[in-house]
Amino acid sequence: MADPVIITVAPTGPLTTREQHPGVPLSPSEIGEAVADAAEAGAAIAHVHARDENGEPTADPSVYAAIADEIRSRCEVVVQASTGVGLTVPWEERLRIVSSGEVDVTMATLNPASMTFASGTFNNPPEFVEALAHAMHGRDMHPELEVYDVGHVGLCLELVKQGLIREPLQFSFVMGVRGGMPGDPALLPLLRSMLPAGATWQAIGIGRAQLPLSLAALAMDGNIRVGFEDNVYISKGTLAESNAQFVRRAVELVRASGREVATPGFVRDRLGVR
Ligand code: KMH
Ligand code: ZN
Repeated sequence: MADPVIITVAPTGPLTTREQHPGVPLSPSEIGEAVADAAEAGAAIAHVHARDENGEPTADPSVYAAIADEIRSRCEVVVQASTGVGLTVPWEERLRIVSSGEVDVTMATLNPASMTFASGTFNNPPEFVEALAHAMHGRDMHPELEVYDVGHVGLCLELVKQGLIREPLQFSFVMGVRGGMPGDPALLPLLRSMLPAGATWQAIGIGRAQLPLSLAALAMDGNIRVGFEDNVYISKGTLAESNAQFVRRAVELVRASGREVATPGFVRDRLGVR
C-alpha cells in the first residue's frame, strides 16, 4: 500500500512577478492567506519564500518569522522555509534564516550545489552547504533536499554520512530549470533508485513540466508540489485562479490515482518533525 500523497504548495518563489500573475502573494499576510486556502484544499506542507517591501527576495529572518506566524495563526500545515531565497541574495545572508534563531520552522530547504539557474547563478558553495546543514541539525529543522541534477543526490548522502542530516530523508527532484535536469518523467526511475530505503521524494516540475511530473510521481509512490513558484498556468495559456486551485486539481489527481491525500499530521509522523 503506497503512502498517502504529500501535497506541498509553493505559493510565491523568488522569481514569479505580479506581471506574470497578479495574484502572486508577496507580503506575509498575503502568503498566510494563500497558504490557508491551499491547506483547506489539501496541502500539507507550505514551502515559503520571503519578499521585501519592493517585492524582491529577502533573507531577512524577521520577514520569514512573520510569514510563519501568519501561516500558523490560520492553519496546521508544516512550514518549510526556503534557504535558496533568490539568486541575488548572498549565501551569508541566506544562512541567517536558519542560524539566527529567529525563525521557528520545522523544515527548511537545502540546495547542495552551485549551478547555472535560468539566466543567473545559484551560488551554493560547499562551505555554505555544510554550515547550513550544521545549523539546521542543531535547531532540529529537517531539510528538504533539492536535487537539480543526478550528482546532487550523492552530495546529500555525504552530509548524511557526516552526521549532519538525519533520516528519514526528504528529496525533491527539481526538473525543468535551465541549467538542471530537463522536465522528463523518464528520469524519475533512475533518481528514485539512488535514494536510501525509507526516504520520501517529490517531483517539482517547472512550467509545463509540472503536470506530467505530478502524474508520473503519483504512479511511482512519489509526492507532488504545486504553486506559483513553479508554474502559473493551470492549462496551456490559462492562468490559474489561485494557488489553491492548483492544490484542488492535485487532490483530484491523487484521488484518481487511487491514493489518499496526506494530512499535516501524517507528514509530522513520517518525517519526525514537530
Ligand atoms: N531560489 C531559487 C534559485 C529553494 O527554495 O531553496 C531556487 C529555490 C530553491 O527556490
Ligand atoms: Zn523555493
